Amino acid sequence: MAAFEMDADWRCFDPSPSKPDFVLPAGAVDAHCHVFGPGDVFPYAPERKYTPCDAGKERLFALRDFLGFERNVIVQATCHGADNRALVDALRSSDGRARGIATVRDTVTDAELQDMHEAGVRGVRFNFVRRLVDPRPEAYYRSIIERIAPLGWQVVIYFEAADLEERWDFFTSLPTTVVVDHMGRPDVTRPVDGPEFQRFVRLMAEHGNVWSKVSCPERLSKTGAPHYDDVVPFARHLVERFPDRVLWGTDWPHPNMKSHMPDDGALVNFIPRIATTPELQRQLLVDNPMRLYWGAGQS
Ligand code: 0GY
Repeated sequence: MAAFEMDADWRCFDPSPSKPDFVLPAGAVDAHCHVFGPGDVFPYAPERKYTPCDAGKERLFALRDFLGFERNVIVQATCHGADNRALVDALRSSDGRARGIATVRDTVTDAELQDMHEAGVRGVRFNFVRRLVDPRPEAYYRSIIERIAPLGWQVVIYFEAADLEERWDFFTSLPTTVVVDHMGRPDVTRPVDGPEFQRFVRLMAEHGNVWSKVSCPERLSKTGAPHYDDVVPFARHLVERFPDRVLWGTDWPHPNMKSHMPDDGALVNFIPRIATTPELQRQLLVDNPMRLYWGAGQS
């Protein structure tokens, strides 16, 4: 009997994705993925908003090899709250081929931070998506930044498009490298050159410390799988305008997908449509994540 029962409407990851046609460049990094549990070893957090299917490190590393990635950046999922044990265990099992983004509370100790750093954690995630976490005052996030900045860590922020205007001053005042998940979740039925997405473009244009993941077409698309055509212009715009500040990840095991579960092979086939030259592909998949997560001083 499993210690945790996944939500009744939970969609589990595709157990047998297709082999992508697009051959990833040597050294490619999947810069956004998660591990879930297994819940009887690494319990899900009491404050979680969902209970997923288990999706442990072995499955993640098998997918990495199957798709042709060499490395992973594993992002702490909200179902594990600020208990980073599953993440740290995966990092320690990766032979240096995974880095991590943790979730910490302001009560985290320096020894805990140091231990996570040694395991390969290189940042914290602040999640502003209300269906995933309860909001906190800005001072709370700032107190965490004071703790992690000396380690050279980055801040990953996850928010919905409407939050950008409201939290602009906060986001633009962050002193670290800031990585935005999934292009700030644009409404892709609106124009790329319209005011909403251009606000996000301005965020990156005016703030050289801001990066974006151009991932998750499956979350953003209204036209749907497997091509996610409507997301292409948005991601391609960022890749071409900011080629040295974009990252890409599978988002495996795709938490909270309600419409469908993507084929991870089809997601990889999306990449050459948004990074249309070998040079752009190498920057997106190899140079940028390597600089950010395995660069100088980050051995
Ligand atoms: C994502 C997206 C989601 C969930 C989480 O940590 C999480 O629970 O990140 C989501 O539901 O949109 O980035 O994986």
